[in-house]
Amino acid sequence: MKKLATALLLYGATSFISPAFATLIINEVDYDQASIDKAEFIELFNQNPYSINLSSYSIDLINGNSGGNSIYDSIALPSINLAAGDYYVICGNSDNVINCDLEGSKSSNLIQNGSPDAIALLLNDALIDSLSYEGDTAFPYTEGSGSGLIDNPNQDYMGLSLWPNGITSKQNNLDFIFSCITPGMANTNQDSNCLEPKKTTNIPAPPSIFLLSLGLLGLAHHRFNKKSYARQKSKTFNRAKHRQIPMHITNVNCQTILECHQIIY
Ligand SMILES: [Ca+2]
Ligand SMILES: [Ca+2]
Ligand SMILES: [Ca+2]
Ligand SMILES: [Ca+2]
Repeated sequence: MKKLATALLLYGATSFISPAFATLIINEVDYDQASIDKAEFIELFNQNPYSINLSSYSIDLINGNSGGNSIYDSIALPSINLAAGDYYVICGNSDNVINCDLEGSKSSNLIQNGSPDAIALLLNDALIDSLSYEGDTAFPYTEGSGSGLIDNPNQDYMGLSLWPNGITSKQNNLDFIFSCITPGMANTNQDSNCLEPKKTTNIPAPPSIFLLSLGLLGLAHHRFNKKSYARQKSKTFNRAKHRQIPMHITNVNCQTILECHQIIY
């Protein structure tokens, strides 16, 4: 939540999603690193065109051992507001994961490595999104199939990312790719030469009211310039009359008083 891509990118991502279907989703996970897993994280993304309070949401971590579906950890989210198009990162150790918003119950080996296992996102204890990886966990935690989704620990700074960023079709192994990690930032499909991510400054997506305000400001500015232009045109015409300025100079192409003044005088 401390981060984000550009406002335009965010607005672009949310603009693909009908508000009727927008929700909080699982956007990225890095559950496996070389040796002990000390930099695990789960990234959530707010698809909604408005901020949401996270207090009604929670994460269940699912052990799918032998195709099962047992919950081995639950993480309640705090009462904070997540802006439209913003990210929320839950990690094992915030010293090792940039943009981490909430640490889980363990600083290492927080998220099981399969296979298969799943991550479930709940709203008021009702399942709203799930990611099954390294195979299919038992109902209801697999969307389509989780086969082929593997976070290879031997490739540094890589994990499973929803791609395109923030868009889900509810088909786990079609929606997610193995690519460079971007905790708290828009996902990438870069899958080689991954570098340690750098801390970012969050630029919240422009809320609707902000966009509306921008539109109204633009309209007001446009109308002001039209009025200024009309006034200035009238003024320059009168000045031309009084000062004997040739008529072609009064037909100036200017939109502000200062601009017209500079052109005429
Ligand atoms: Ca792990
Ligand atoms: Ca497991
Ligand atoms: Ca990884
Ligand atoms: Ca990301």
